[in-house]
Amino acid sequence: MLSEQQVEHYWREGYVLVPQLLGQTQLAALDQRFLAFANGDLSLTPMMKLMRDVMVVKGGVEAATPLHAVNKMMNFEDDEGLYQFVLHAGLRSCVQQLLGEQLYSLSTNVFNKPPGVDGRHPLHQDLRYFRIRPADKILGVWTAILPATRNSGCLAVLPGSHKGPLLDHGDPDWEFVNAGFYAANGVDACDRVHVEMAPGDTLLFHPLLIHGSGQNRSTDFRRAISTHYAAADAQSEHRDWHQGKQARLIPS
Ligand SMILES: O=C(O)CCC(=O)C(=O)O
Repeated sequence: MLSEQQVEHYWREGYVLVPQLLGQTQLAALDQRFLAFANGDLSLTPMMKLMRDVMVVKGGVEAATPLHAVNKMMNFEDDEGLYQFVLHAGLRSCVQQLLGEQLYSLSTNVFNKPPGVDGRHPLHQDLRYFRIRPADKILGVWTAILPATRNSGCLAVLPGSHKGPLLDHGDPDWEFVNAGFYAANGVDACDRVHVEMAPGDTLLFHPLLIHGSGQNRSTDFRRAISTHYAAADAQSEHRDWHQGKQARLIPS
């Protein structure tokens, strides 16, 4: 459960860090499962996608191993093993305190940031990717599987930026930009705060919070597992989002 101070921090700053929310046994199981998919020992479910890093794809660097070429794995909703993360009871309780009792999950990712590639994730707002409103009824979760430090490319956030509007997004002016990594326009990165995290630490963040991550300059991977939740009573003008391919009701 979140303390009153943590709840207040979330609404004031747009994020809250929950130390050691996931235990080492569960993290190891999630990591092993991801590695089995990434290394081809398990077949992907029809919805899952393994994304290759753009720098490897364009020949800017040669990947030392197949895993060094993986940038992220998306859409693991239909894999019972990985989806245990989204169903984690402690995580659900924290999110329920912020969004209400009835929750859906909306999207899932494992972010694998290998050493040796650019791999930066430009500063952006996740609401850019969702048509559900209001923004206060969506929340992103990012749990470190491996250490996330400044050197390995931890998340950086602009505290309080969730109080501003949804900005226009475009392509960053970089040579190697991974597919779908858009940058919020006109952002001053000076005030960003680096959120270093140990394995199991979990960041809950508002979908308007401006955030991103730097290059992995360490010699190890930086890896995290992530999902978004929405309150069941959130709305979309476009369609009944509860019926979306990735939307899943979280049992309480
Ligand atoms: O894992 C990363 O480096 C970035 C993740 C991110 O920006 C997100 O979850 O929206």
